[in-house]
Amino acid sequence: MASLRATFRLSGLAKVATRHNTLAFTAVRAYSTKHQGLKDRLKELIPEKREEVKKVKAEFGDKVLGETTVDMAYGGMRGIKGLIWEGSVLDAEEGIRFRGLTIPECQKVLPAAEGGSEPLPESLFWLLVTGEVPTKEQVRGLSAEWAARAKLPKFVEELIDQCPKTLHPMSQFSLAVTALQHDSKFAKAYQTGTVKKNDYWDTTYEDSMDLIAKLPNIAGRIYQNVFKHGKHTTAIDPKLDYGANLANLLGFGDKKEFVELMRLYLTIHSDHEGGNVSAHTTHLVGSALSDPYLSFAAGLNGLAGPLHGLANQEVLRWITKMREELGGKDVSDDTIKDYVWKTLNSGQVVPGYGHAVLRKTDPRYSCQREFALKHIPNDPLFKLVSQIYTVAPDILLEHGKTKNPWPNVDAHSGVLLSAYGLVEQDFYTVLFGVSRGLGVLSQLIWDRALGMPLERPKSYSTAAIKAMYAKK
Ligand code: CMX
Repeated sequence: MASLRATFRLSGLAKVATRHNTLAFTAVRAYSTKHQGLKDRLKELIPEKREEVKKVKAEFGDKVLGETTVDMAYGGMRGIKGLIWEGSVLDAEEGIRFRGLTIPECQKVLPAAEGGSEPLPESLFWLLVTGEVPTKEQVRGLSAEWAARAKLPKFVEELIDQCPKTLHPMSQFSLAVTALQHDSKFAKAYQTGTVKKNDYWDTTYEDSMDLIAKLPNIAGRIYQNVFKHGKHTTAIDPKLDYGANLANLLGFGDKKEFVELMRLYLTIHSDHEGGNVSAHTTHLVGSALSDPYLSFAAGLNGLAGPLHGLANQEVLRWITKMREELGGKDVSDDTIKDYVWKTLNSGQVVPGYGHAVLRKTDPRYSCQREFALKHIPNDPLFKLVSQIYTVAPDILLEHGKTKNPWPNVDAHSGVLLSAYGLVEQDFYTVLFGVSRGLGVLSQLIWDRALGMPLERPKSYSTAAIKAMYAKK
């Protein structure tokens, strides 16, 4: 039966490959040996990939990817093509593909938990690292491995416990990840001066696995300390998967739907190609051979910005404020319109709407909407988020500034969390951060395996631009 299912999945993937023969597509490969562990598989893939990259550079090295204009340099480098990112590619119209697979395709082919239907984040991580769909056994192996690596050093627990409750959870998160650097295998190996560049990936892999494994414990501890009077009664259960353990540590493990939500949430927030702030920052800092802890902590600091990951807390704040301002009156399309205009006229952004790359509704929004339609169709907040979806884009279009009037991932995540009782908005970006670790750390392993150099783009001053182009 297992092999039949594997054959079915493979033929499904083959179809995906022929349907989407685009630039955005990276072929998903056949299953690796059924019981092979992730590191062993990676060991086999690295020489192949190095050879592939060598050939690509030899054949296309002098091709032009795109032009850079002065406007682009002043405009946040939007659209400048200058990064390599293996795990995912973002298409403005279609949205994200993880190693060539859309989110619905991932939902179809990636292994789910026994009795569940959402992909397990472990399987997504395997896909991001190898480009292959893992077997259930391989996913179970990864769950067990992460559980075994999950314990936090005592001093990190104490460090988190010492944080004032008023310190934002994202700052606590970043602090804890930085402190874990104490045990970095990469940093220690580098210090010995005996490790060859070709082997840097090995300790980067070990650090990344340790770090990912510990993220639920960090997130759970922060949540319990800040919002639940420091109850630490739950521990990682080696028999459970990553999402279920995270749900347990937050205190929601008894809610089956919440556990499924965690699995989906952790899968879809993981990776969004290389140019977004958290991904690019992790990659940039990593290029200085800072270890995975320092690199990811830097990425988390970027994720904590309101134009990036923090938007998920801002969305719920914005909606809550709208309800408060209405003072219990019914929310109609007109009241939403007035509120959106009020936000725009006061010079603020409408959180959860717009995107630097996307020009359509974010598929990460759509799949969360599907989840809500399946599990919480009558939730009043979900209904309100849906109503805003029907009203806000037209106003943003009329306002005429944003290039994309459609909702992004952050417009929907808070409503799902709050429906199950996770109502503490300041915590939401931490969950985004746990998931983002899967994407950016899988890439960091490849950065090291491919010997990616120090990143150092050229900058100019305004005086230099004038000197270059002003008519003499
Ligand atoms: N509300 C109001 N104005 C918006 C807007 C929004 N939701 N989205 C964009 N704009 C404005 C921009 O601020 C910009 O105005 P200025 O010219 O005055 O600076 C103008 O429209 C053009 O912006 P753009 O090219 O369409 O978008 P950017 O690539 O500059 O910015 C983003 C993208 C996401 C920062 C922006 O859409 C935004 O601020 N959205 C709200 C915050 C948000 O939801 N962020 C989360 C994004 C997803 C994620 O990373 O997690």
